[in-house]
Amino acid sequence: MSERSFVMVKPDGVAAGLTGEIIGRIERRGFTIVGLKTAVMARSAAEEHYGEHREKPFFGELVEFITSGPVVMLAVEGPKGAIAALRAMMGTTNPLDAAPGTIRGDYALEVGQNIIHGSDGEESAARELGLHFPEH
Ligand code: D4T
Repeated sequence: MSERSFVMVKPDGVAAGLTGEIIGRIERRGFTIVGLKTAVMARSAAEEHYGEHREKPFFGELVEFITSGPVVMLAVEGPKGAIAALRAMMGTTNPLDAAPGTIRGDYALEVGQNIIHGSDGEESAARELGLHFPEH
């Protein structure tokens, strides 16, 4: 049984030159990159991607930020449990709380600029992969 997640290096991670480091960590852990592309996310795609946060006070900033520069989008495959394992590698949403050794714990300090995204469950993974990799 395998599982796929949608992972994205956000504009701050790309601008900081962390794409290679992040992809390297994911590959060295043993996951397989089955899709990869870089793009500036369209506003409509960003609003759909973060649809669950539409009513939150930070929604506007979130959409501005995620469309502010190129991102690197990845479809990542691993055994069942891969989605949660990838989230664990990323660390908590607020990088100040993230454990050292996690991606956010090593490279970020601000919740609004936390360098990486990973699907938070099977349902969101399917939704996000369909949104950003419709060709798969
Ligand atoms: P993403 O979706 O970007 O991987 O983040 P998480 O899954 O870890 O966290 P989330 O959905 O709760 O938040 C989405 C996104 O919003 C930013 N954010 C979050 C923010 O700018 N201010 C806030 O107060 C919160 C809670 C960070 C991630």
